[in-house]
Amino acid sequence: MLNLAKIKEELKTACLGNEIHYFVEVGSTNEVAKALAAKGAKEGTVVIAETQTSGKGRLGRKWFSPKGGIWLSLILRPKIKPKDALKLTLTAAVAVARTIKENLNVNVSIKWPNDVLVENKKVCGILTEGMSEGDEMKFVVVGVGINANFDLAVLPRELWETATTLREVLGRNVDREAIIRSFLEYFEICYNKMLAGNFKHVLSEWKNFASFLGKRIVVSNTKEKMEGIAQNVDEDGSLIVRLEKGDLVKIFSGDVSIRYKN
Ligand code: BT5
Repeated sequence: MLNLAKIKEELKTACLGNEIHYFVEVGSTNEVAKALAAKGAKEGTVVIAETQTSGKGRLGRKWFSPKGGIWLSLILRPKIKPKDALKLTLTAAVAVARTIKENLNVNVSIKWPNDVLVENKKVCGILTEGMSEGDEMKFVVVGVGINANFDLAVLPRELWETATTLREVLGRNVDREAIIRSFLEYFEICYNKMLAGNFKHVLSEWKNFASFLGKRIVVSNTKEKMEGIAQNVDEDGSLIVRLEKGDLVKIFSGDVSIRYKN
């Protein structure tokens, strides 16, 4: 069980985590956070659960959330346009990557848009959702799932090749409270940079973790599937792919798989 007092006592944030809603079990922390946000919960409110019975990925996919993981959602009220919500996904990825690297001294990479990988396997996924009013976001919920203290064997067999957990990598349990604290602190720093119009600083840190840039990839989304070179990530967070004939395309959502063999 998480020790909330241990998270709060040493938390060095101005806003993030001032209010924490803790649950032993929920359907999805994102759903709880959206309901709280709709009722007026303050910016920086955090929802954390020990397990989720209906953890969600993108496009209605399932996110397995056994005991021992870190399943949390942030409620944010940034004055941004819906298309800028992607920046928050990238911001969260930077904060998770930095947390894992600096707290655990583990090599970590990011795959666009929302995966944090260790040893090329997914250790964290991010799901950003929100509600807009006109052309402004009323609130944004950033959901973060980190596979921390459980064995890979707890996940379904089809994920054993593509997923990992921090316990699996390190051979020991990690201090979940310390990880949550660092994540909230790093996120707040990056988030404030983004709000101040300095997303490019966050992006440049993101790119330092983005091992897939320059590689041959396949990107698929609900509309299309294309193969090319991952050229860059633009100021707005979109992925720029160079196709076979040299054309550049900008992608705002999709799944990337890396072709390790050309
Ligand atoms: C994601 O979606 O990676 C977003 C995951 C967000 C989870 C957090 S937990 C707190 C908050 N509350 C929620 O309900 N959600 C958020 P996507 O890129 O679509 O990846 C989903 C795919 O990852 C699935 O289809 C599986 O293949 C795989 N997967 C499922 N559970 C996993 C796990 N625990 N570890 C690694 N891979 C997993």
